[in-house]
Amino acid sequence: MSKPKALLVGGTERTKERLAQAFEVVDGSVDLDAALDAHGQEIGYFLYFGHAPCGAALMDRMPELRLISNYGVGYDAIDVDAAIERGIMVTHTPSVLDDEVANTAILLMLMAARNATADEAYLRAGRWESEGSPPLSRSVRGLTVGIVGLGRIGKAAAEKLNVFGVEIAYHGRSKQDVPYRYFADLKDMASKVDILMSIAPGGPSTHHIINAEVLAALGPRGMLINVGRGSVVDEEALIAALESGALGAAGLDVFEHEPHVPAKLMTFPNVTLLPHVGSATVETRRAMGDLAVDNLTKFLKDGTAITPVPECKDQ
Ligand code: NAP
Ligand code: 8YV
Repeated sequence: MSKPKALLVGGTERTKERLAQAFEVVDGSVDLDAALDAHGQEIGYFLYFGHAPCGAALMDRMPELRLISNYGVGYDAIDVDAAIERGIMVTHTPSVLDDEVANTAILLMLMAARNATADEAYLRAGRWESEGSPPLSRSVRGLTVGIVGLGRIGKAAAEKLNVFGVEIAYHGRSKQDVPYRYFADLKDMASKVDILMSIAPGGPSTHHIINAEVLAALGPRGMLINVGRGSVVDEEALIAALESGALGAAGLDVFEHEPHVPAKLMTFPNVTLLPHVGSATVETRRAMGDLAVDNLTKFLKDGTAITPVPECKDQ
C-alpha cells in the first residue's frame, strides 16, 4: 500500500527521515508552488517550519489536508480559524523549548545590563589596548524584571531569574497563582520595573502592546528584552526611543518583519540583536522536530494528536 503524502517545508534531515518512515514526503522547502502544483490534491498532512503566513489560500491548494504540524510553539503565522473551518487540525511544539528560550532571554538580559555587545566591539576595535577599560556597566542584582507573557517559557525564565537576585513582576490578561507581583496594566508595570522581558505570543491581541508610551514608562535606564514575537513591539517607536535616549538598552531575538532588521537598529551600541535563534540549538531543535513528526504519525494512527493548539483541543 502506498504511503500518504506529507508536505514538508523546512526542517532538518532528521525530520525528513523520520517523516519518511510513515509518509511519502513532498519537499516544498525550495519551491512550494511547484510542489503544490504537482501534489497539492493528494496532500493530507503538512509539517510546517517557518513564519510565512499559512492562510486559507494555501490550505485551499490542499483539499485533502487534515493536519498542519507546526515546528514551533508560536503559531501566529497559521490562520487557525481557517483551518478549523476546513476540518484541519493544527498542532505545535510546546514545553520542549522552554529551557532554551528562557536561557536566550536571560542571555540577552545580561548582555544588555553588562553592555556586552558594546564592550566586545570595543575590544575588537583595539580600543582596550589604546584607550584602556570601557565605561562600567550595571549589575542586575536588585533590579526588577517585568515579564510580559508569564506562560510556559515565562515561568521557566522566572524560575531561572531567581538566582540573579532580581524581583519578578508580570503582565498578562489574567492574574495567576504565582509568587510574583501582577500588573493588569502594562504601562504601569513598565514604569515600575528596570527590565521588560517580552515572552508573549504574536497575533492581533498583542500587536504593538509595547508601544511608545510603554517604552517611555520603562525610561532612559530601562532595558527591553524581546524573545516572544516582533509584532508585540512597535519597532518604529523602539528605534525612536533608542535614538532619543528615552530607552536605555535592548536585547532582541525577534523582529516585526523577519528576516528584515531595520538598518537603524544595527547602529545602536546598546542593542544586542539575534536572528531568531531562541530555540536554535541542536538538542532543542531535535526535540521540536521529533514532536512535530510524532504529532503527524499519531494522528495518522488514531486521529488524535499529542499537542494540538488550544483552539483544536476538542477537535
Ligand atoms: P504560553 O505558555 O501560551 O504563554 C503565553 C503567555 O502570554 C501566557 O502567560 C498569556 O497569559 C500571555 N498572553 C497571551 N496573550 C496576551 C495578551 N494579549 N496580552 C498579554 N499577555 C498575553 O506560550 P509559551 O510556550 O510560553 O510561548 C510564548 C511565545 O514565545 C510563543 O507564542 C512564541 O511567540 C514565542 N517563542 C519564541 C521563540 C524564539 O525563538 N524566540 C521560541 C519559542 C517561542 P494570559 O493568557 O493570562 O494573557
Ligand atoms: C522557532 C519559535 O525558531 O517556537 C517558536 O514559536 O519562534 C521558534 O522556536 C520557530 O518556530 C521555527 O520556525
